[in-house]
Amino acid sequence: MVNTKAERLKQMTSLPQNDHPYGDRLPPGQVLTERFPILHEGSVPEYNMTAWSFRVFGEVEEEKLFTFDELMQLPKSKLVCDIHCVTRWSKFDTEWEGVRFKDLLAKLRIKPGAAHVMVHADHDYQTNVPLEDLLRDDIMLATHYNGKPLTPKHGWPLRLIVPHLYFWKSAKWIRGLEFMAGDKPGFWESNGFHMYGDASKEQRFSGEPLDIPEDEWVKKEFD
Ligand SMILES: Nc1nc2c(c(=O)[nH]1)N[C@H]1C(S)=C(S)[C@@H](COP(=O)(O)O)O[C@H]1N2
Ligand SMILES: [Mo]
Repeated sequence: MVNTKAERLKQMTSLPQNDHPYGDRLPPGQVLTERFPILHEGSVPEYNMTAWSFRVFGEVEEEKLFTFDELMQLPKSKLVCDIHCVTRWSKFDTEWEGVRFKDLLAKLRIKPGAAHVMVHADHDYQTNVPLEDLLRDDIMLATHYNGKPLTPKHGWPLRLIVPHLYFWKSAKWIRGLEFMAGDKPGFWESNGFHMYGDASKEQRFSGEPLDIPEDEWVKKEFD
C-alpha cells in the first residue's frame, strides 16, 4: 500500500468540507483566520535598496530595469480583498496599497504574442499567471499592508497580490516579470500544485503526487 507523506498530505487536504457560513465568499475547503500567517520557502531576503532593481523581460519590445523610486512614481492605488492560501486558511478584508499591475503595464511595450507571465521573486521563487488575469483591477504590486509598509516577512519592499488565485501566486519580494508566449510552471507548480490555482474551484493540485516534505508544508508562523 502506498502511504507516503505526500499521499497522506493529499488525503488530509481533501477532507469533506464543513458547512460554509460565509456562503460563496469562503472558497470550498477553506477555514477563516483572523491572524496573518507567514509562509515561504527559504529565508527572508535583506536588501540594499540602492542596488534593488525590477526587471521586465521576455516577450517585450524593450527590456526594462526599474529602480524602486521609478516604480513609486507610478500612480498609487488601494485594494481591499480576501486572500486564500492552499494550506486552507483564508483571511477576509486585507488592505493593500501599491501600484496596480495595469498601471505598470501602461509603461511597458509587450509583444502581441505574450500570453503568460512568470513572476520572479527572491529567493529564487517563481510563479506563473496568465497575462489576462493580471489585467484585472485588483492585481497589485503592493508596498503597504494595513496602512504600513510591508514587513520583511510579508514581502517588503514589493509583493504581488492576485486575490482570485491561491495565495502562492501572490509572490513576495518580487524582482521581475517575464512575459512569455506559452505557459510554464513556477516553483510550486513544478512541485505538484495546480498551474492556475483558482481558489473558488479548489484547484489545489495538478493531480501529480506532491513531493514536498510535510514539515515544510505545514510550517506556519504568524505576525
Ligand atoms: N518569494 C516568495 N513568495 C511567496 C512564497 C515564497 O515561498 N517565496 N510563498 C507563497 C505562499 S505559499 C503564500 S501562502 C504567501 C504567504 O504570504 P504571507 O507570508 O504574507 O502570508 O506567499 C507566497 N509568496
Ligand atoms: Mo501558500
